[in-house]
Amino acid sequence: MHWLNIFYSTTLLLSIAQYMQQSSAQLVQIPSIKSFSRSVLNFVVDSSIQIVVDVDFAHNLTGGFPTLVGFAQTFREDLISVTGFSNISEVQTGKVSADATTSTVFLTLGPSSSSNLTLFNGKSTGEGYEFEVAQKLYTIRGVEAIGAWWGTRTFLQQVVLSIVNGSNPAMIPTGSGEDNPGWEIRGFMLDAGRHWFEIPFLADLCVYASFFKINQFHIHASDFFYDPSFLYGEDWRELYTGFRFQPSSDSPIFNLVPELNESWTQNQFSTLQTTCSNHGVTLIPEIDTPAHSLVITKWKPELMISGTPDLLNLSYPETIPTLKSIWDEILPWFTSSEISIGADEYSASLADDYITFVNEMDEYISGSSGKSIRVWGTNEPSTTESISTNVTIQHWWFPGGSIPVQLMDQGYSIINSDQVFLYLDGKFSDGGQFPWTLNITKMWSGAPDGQGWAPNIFSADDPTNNTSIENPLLRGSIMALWNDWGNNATTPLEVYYQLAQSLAVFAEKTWSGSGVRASALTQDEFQEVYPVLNAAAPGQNLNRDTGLEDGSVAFSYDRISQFPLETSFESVGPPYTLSFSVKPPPTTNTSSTPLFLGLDSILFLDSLSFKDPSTNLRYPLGVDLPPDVFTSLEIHATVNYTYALLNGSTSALYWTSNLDIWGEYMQIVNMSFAAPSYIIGLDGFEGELVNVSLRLGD
Ligand SMILES: *[C@@H]1O[C@H](CO)[C@@H](O)[C@H](O)[C@H]1NC(C)=O
Ligand SMILES: *[C@@H]1O[C@H](CO)[C@@H](O)[C@H](O)[C@H]1NC(C)=O
Ligand SMILES: *[C@@H]1O[C@H](CO)[C@@H](O)[C@H](O)[C@H]1NC(C)=O
Ligand SMILES: *[C@@H]1O[C@H](CO)[C@@H](O)[C@H](O)[C@H]1NC(C)=O
Ligand SMILES: *[C@@H]1O[C@H](CO)[C@@H](O)[C@H](O)[C@H]1NC(C)=O
Ligand SMILES: *[C@@H]1O[C@H](CO)[C@@H](O)[C@H](O)[C@H]1NC(C)=O
Ligand SMILES: *[C@@H]1O[C@H](CO)[C@@H](O)[C@H](O)[C@H]1NC(C)=O
Ligand SMILES: *[C@@H]1O[C@H](CO)[C@@H](O)[C@H](O)[C@H]1NC(C)=O
Ligand SMILES: *[C@@H]1O[C@H](CO)[C@@H](O)[C@H](O)[C@H]1NC(C)=O
Ligand SMILES: *[C@@H]1O[C@H](CO)[C@@H](O)[C@H](O)[C@H]1NC(C)=O
Ligand SMILES: *[C@@H]1O[C@H](CO)[C@@H](O)[C@H](O)[C@H]1NC(C)=O
Ligand SMILES: CC(=O)N[C@H]1CO[C@H](CO)[C@@H](O)[C@@H]1O
Repeated sequence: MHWLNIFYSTTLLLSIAQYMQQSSAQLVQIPSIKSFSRSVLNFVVDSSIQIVVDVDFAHNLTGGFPTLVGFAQTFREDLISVTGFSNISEVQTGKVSADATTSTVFLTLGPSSSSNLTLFNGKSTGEGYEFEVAQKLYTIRGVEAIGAWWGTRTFLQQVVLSIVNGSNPAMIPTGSGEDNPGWEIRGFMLDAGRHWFEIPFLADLCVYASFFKINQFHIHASDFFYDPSFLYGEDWRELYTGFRFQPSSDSPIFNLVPELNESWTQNQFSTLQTTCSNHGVTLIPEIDTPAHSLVITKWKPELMISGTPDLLNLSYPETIPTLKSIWDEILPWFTSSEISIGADEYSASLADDYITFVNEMDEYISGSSGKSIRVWGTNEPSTTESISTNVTIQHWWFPGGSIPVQLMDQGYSIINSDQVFLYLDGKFSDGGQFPWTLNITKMWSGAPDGQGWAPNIFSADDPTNNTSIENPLLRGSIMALWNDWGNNATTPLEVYYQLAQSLAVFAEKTWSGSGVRASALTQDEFQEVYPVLNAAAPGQNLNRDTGLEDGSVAFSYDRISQFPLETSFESVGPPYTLSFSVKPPPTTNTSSTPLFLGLDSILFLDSLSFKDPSTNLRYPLGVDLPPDVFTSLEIHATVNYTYALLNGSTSALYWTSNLDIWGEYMQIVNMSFAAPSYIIGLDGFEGELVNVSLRLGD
């Protein structure tokens, strides 16, 4: 891919410059830095900058992450991306002297004994770091390599903000600081069970999240599309199911995967896992049982509770051995020390079966792999049984679910995923229950006392359901994006649009908390710097940014005389306007020929359909252009929609999808497509195409 670097818009540049002048006392970035005391000089980031890794720690391995040198190499690539200096020299290992003559970033381990790099509950963490900025020497001293890695994110964000602030080359104020997260777990979950996603997209999400120091990516990798009229009727097998880990073809569980083309091989998954871990992000896989298990009963119907095909009969002798055999197959894929067995929304009347199952899986998985397990909080009242306190419980709902403060009193470790604050649903939320992106107002003032949210806040209105930041059993938080409406609700990029700002908000609150550190960002500060950091986040280009200014023209052709024509833009993200005038050939046998093709979308003449190549789904506009005459089109797109204007008409025709909401009603929603900008007239278009242009901006 040939993505250009970054683009900083002029308006943004001005507002940030004004902003920075007002608040030069502290380094503003996302998430906020714990403390920094500033002196008067600057560290200059020019193309002669050196990256040196302390030879004493260069190759130590901890926590399943790369070595310090490995992290440093990714850091170098990111620095090239944000500065545009393609000639930054290779990472060196060695030592540095205080009187270095070229600007040097020195990565080392072992912060001073005077620093206090502990979680809010006082537990130690490898993720903290100290940094010391002299005129020629920027030292990052991590507790572990992961701490130094987060220190490089801090450095990069300062470089980005300095460039936007008008500084060329970038400058970082000298001084010294220390930083560490308040909580151990700062993760996001994506429902990849009901919606299929390809590996490169997921890898980009990890890379993006990492820029904001998010450290876990929980992948919900099996589930089904809920519609009770199918589920409880004859046609239950027709409901869409996903099981994304593709076992080898000689495996006894091979037939469990419903569609091989919608699953990841171990090699593909490993590339994702490696990209994530190279960016300090741990992948937590989830296979959801014993509810949400339609994919398993489609494969082995005898395992179901009769009449409820999504629930497994845990007292059927083959059920638990089958689940163990599934984990046997895939546990060796994962480098994380924890996995999730899901375990939500099972029948409360089968509490003892449920609890026995969770404990048996816990023993089995820890015995066979040394990994511990997580379950979602659920309502399983039992007077005789209890879940082992070795199992971490991920709270997500009141009032039916288990109550986190009570669980912590009983000795359970908790992850906060409360839906009131932390849930999103792809594209549409039934009854407006969940926002499109995490609600910033709520995240900054939604706690019972009007303070902001933080992982210790489980309830918006009942302080007795919250706990203190010191609670040793509160491990942190995971926000979630569900895909209840399946593949046809969203393109992968639309999922990113919902996550982009949400992840940054969440990162601030899980790193710094609310009302704990004086340096924590105000909502205004967050909103000021977020667009800049989003635009410059290195290592991925989920915005499908071209590097061109808003309003400029990416390409323009009066007449295209030969097809196919390849442009230099593989895909262009919204907002954009794609205009052209097309004369379909006299014989309309063009249904399978893409008129425009890009990395993320394909436009066909047939019914003016957009196709999402990743899910293989088509979205027809329902308009067939007359053959042998010119029709002019303007296609406008933002992150929320794509519409066409035909022949200068002002009435917009929107590309839509129609969603099945719990089998209760159908909901029409808009679709946003990136511009199919890469190849025009793929298989040799036989009509005519004139006045073709792609302009940035809606
Ligand atoms: C890197 O390239 C730039 C632009 O071509 C040049 O001005 C600069 O001297 C080079 N820096 C180094 C360290 O080679
Ligand atoms: C790093 O590795 C070296 C060489 O194996 C070892 O001597 C040193 O104790 C390790 N340091 C840390 C902090 O793990
Ligand atoms: C270190 O930080 C923890 C958590 O923020 C706090 O409880 C403790 O008092 C601090 N200790 C020192 C010596 O500052
Ligand atoms: C931005 O510019 C102002 C004034 O030119 C300066 O005081 C401030 O330190 C700069 N901020 C950053 C992050 O470079
Ligand atoms: C579950 O399996 C057990 C053991 O085979 C059987 O006795 C029971 O009827 C099954 N329950 C349901 C509801 O299918
Ligand atoms: C928790 O796990 C440890 C180590 O695997 C084991 O020794 C212990 O019995 C378990 N505790 C419970 C309550 O299951
Ligand atoms: C708070 O916790 C209580 C039990 O302690 C529970 O009954 C109630 O539903 C919870 N309410 C909210 C809004 O969190
Ligand atoms: C965001 O939360 C605030 C208060 O917490 C609420 O008033 C507002 O309606 C919410 N906005 C959306 C879009 O849900
Ligand atoms: C996978 O194959 C099925 C059946 O052939 C097809 O319906 C589906 O669209 C394919 N999915 C993708 C992502 O290509
Ligand atoms: C997209 O829609 C969301 C939810 O309605 C809204 O908050 C956001 O501002 C919209 N974005 C644009 C660019 O129109
Ligand atoms: C989207 O998927 C749902 C569920 O499979 C289906 O009912 C609906 O018809 C689909 N919508 C379109 C526009 O294909
Ligand atoms: C037990 C506990 O610490 N509860 C806290 C819950 O959160 C609110 C903030 O909204 C605090 O005021 C409570 O002290």
